[in-house]
Amino acid sequence: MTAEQLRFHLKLYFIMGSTNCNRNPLDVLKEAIDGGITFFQYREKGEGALKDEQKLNLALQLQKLCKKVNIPFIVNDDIDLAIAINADGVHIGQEDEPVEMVRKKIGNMILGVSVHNHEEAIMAMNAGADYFGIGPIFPTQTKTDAKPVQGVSLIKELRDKGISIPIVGIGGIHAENAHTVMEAGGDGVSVISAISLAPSVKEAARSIRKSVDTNHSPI
Ligand code: 3NM
Repeated sequence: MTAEQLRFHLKLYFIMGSTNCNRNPLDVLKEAIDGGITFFQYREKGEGALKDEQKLNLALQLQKLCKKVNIPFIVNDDIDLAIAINADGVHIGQEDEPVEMVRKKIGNMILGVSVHNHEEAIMAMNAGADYFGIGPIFPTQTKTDAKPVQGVSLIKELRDKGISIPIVGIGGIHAENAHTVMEAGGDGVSVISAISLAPSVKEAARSIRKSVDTNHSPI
């Protein structure tokens, strides 16, 4: 996938694991797909998260749904799982294995990295990241160990410095505030709870997609 294709796919990046849903995760993902998500990350984390075989089984079922509609399927942190099921990519944070080592392990798979400042961004880019996740843009209840809220300042800073790598904003994003990420130069938004816990998953996804489609990045 080229950077430009990836940029398109990152528009509405839905992230979810079983702990983010109070319904069957497969139904949630199906409805989110119907609502227009463009990218998906399986993130099985937190209290009560599935392990081992159960984690693998849910991953395979979610991956199948994504494959049917050509939505890239990314695995959070668990590089061995991503390789075992031949996922489209992995997403890692700063606490995980170094970017360079992960790149070596996964070959050409998509590699997303969470970055929180200019220095981390440059290091990740040089080590082979394909896109950045930047956050938390707004306050979030979903990630208990999230860093301080930073708004869109880092997205703006990186764009001002001429860095054109695909970027998604994350943290507390919903239909009413998604436009700020796009206006700052982001390519898309990553969303968990505003979709996974919405009364209508499909409508929530649809309204966020509409917002990112109508608020284009200035670059
Ligand atoms: N990473 P919600 S914030 C997984 O700042 C994650 O890097 C973040 O969930 C970061 O859309 C976050 O429900 C949680 O706020 C996003």
